[in-house]
Parts: sequence; C-alpha cells; structure tokens
Amino acid sequence: MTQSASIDAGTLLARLRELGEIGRDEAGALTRLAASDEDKLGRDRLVAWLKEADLEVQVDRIGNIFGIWDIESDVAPLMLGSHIDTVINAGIFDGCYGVLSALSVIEAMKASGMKPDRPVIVAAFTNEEGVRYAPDMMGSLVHAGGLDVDAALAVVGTDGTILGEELRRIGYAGPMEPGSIVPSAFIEAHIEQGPVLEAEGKLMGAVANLQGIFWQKVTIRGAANHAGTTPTSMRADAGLAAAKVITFLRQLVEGSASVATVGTIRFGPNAINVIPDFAEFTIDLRDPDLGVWEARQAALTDFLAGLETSDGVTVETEQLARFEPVTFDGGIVRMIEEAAAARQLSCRRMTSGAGHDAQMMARICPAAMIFVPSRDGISHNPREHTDDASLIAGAQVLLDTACRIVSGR
Ligand code: HGY
Ligand code: MN
Ligand code: MN
Repeated sequence: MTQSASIDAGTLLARLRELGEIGRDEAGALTRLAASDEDKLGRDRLVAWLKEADLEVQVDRIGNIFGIWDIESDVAPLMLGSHIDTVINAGIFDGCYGVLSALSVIEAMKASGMKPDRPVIVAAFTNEEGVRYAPDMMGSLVHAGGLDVDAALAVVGTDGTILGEELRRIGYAGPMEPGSIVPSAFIEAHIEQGPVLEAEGKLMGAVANLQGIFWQKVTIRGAANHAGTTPTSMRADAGLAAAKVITFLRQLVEGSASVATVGTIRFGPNAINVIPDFAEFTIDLRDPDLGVWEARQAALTDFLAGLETSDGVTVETEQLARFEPVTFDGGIVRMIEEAAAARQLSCRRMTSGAGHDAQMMARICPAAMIFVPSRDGISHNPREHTDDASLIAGAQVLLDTACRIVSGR
C-alpha cells in the first residue's frame, strides 16, 4: 500500500545544521576544502546517513560518493545530488542542500512504499568548488568524461598537495571507475546564491540554463627595485600592472550581463619598500551568452598583451577552467515548474550564475536544477541563508519531480 511521499522536514533541517557544523575552525569559520581533513569528516558523516538509509554506498576513483537504492530494472538510474565540499569561510547550504534533499527524497519514496521503475541514486561529487584544486565541478566533470581521471588525480593544489594523494590519505580514493553510472536523468536542488528570487518574491527557480565560466591564472613579472630611489619612468611594476588588469576587467563588464572577479592575488617579494617584480592572480570571467563570453576573453588577451609594451613587464597565463554556457533539459524544467505550480509555489525560469555539477551531468543525460531563494542574495559567505520553509518546499518539488520520473508519468 503506498501513500503519497512526503519529505521528513525535521530530519533534513537537522542534517543540514549538523553537516554545517563539521569543519569549523576555532573562530567558527566553516571551511571544508576538497580532500581536506574537514572534507573527510563531512564525507564520513554523509556515508553514515546513506548507510542508515539502507543505500548501497559506492565511491569512485575521484572520490565521488554514490548512495544507491538498487531496483532491478533495465531503466538507467535517476540521479539526484550536488556536492558537500565548500569554499573558505562558507555558508552551510551551498551543495549540501542538494545532497541532503536528494537523500530525503529517497527516504520519502521508501517510506511511502512506492516502487520506482529504476534505481534512484544520491550523488556527492568531489571538489565542486575548485578552491584548492582547479577546475571547479571536477568530480562531475570527470564523471561526465570531460576530464581524464588520472589527469585530475595529478592536479597540484594551491597548497602544493596532489589531489590523488589527498584522496588516498582521507580514504576516499574509491575503486569504481568514474562514469560507470550513466543516469537516465539528473536533477540538482541548490540555493540560488543570487538576488533574483527574493527580489521578485518567487519561491522556486526552474533553472533553464547556466552561464559560461572562464578561469585563468595570470603571472606578471617586472623588475624589483627600490621604492624610494627609482623614478616612476624607470619602473617595471608588476603590482601596478596587476591593478590595471583588475580595473580593466570591471570596465569591460560594467553595465553588461558579464561578471568578472579577481579573487586571489599575491605579490613578490611582498615588501613594503620594494617595487613588486611578481604578481600572480586569478580571473573568473562569466557570461550567459557564448559569443559575448568569447569576446570578453579575446579582449582580456589583447589587454594583457598590451601591458607588456606599456608597462615593460612579461605576462604569462594559465587556463584553469573553460566551461561553455549550458542549456538544461526542457522536459525536466517543465516538470519542475508543474510540480511547483501543483503546490501553489510561485516559480520562475532562470539562468544560473554559479557553476554546478548539473552542468557537467548535462553532457551525459537530461539534467536540470531547482533553486530556492537566498536571503539578500548572499552566498560563499557565512551569512548565506535560506529559510526552512523554502528548503522544505524545494525538497518537496524535487521529490514530486523525481516521483513523476520514476513512475513514468
Ligand atoms: O564557481 C562556481 O560558480 C561554483 O561555486 N563552483
Ligand atoms: Mn554549489
Ligand atoms: Mn559554491
């Protein structure tokens, strides 16, 4: 006898808060960088929950974790999920909400007595944030065949560690070949991380597409010299050149749909009275339109080349990530909108400004996303917040959409 499936709100909220406490430092900042000790603790907690839910747990060679509700079927699995690694000084919802709501969906299906027509899987992908090891969305990119697993395992982190060694050290270098599971569909619930839903008073986002993401490391070399004796006209100031790039990027995107960020920078020799001869920084450049996004990259290349002449410096670049804009599956997007409407939840189609594992899974199966509102549009910040009612509503829409897919409706 089946009854209608319903999310166990208390358990979902409690798990979000419990996972949100794992990886806090003495000042209370939450950081669980990919393959770190803190990430291990979060993974261990998640695996325990997956086992308590009687799911078969599998880990692949890049550390992606899968909780599998195995159903005898010739239909490929439905996969739901996201990531549990975080940025530095993070909020508690980014990624974790998608993994834990996916688990809640499977538990609700089981509790209702329903029998899906295919296996249902919750996935937690490795290194979605890309803060320690570039590129971001790495685990799902490898799963989707966009990056060779051995090349990914050999990536050297910002701290000089090697991803494969770190995964082995924390016990998450699994045996499964990445990509072994090819889902029939993938759906990711996620906080919006932006201001749109809140500004428009909408409760749900049906994510139809996701913008292009370009990451680049820039190394500028000039000439160290005395800060007091060197005339301005004789300087090859790597620090000044870096500053020019930062202001150029803002002028490039101002008033457009593009966004540009220099999130990391370091100078050498980093002394108050020495003109820097070294500046290394990263660029994150995004736009939803492929043509505009490519034009921005070309303008940046030209500007960097011009600096070598104008500032007497040398400029080296290293591409860290380049993911074209993605369009999600229209059929699943419509199902999400219909599920929201059936619950009288206001919903709007939208573009994702952030990168997500769903954009990689869209390479191998129909994929789409559900957004819930972010208070003040804030994310990648401890003030990241979504109210309980929205978290539960989003998980219920995920459940309703998943139930519709696995019951062939
Ligand atoms: O970079 C991003 O958009 C994601 O948070 N990894
Ligand atoms: Mn995320
Ligand atoms: Mn993020």
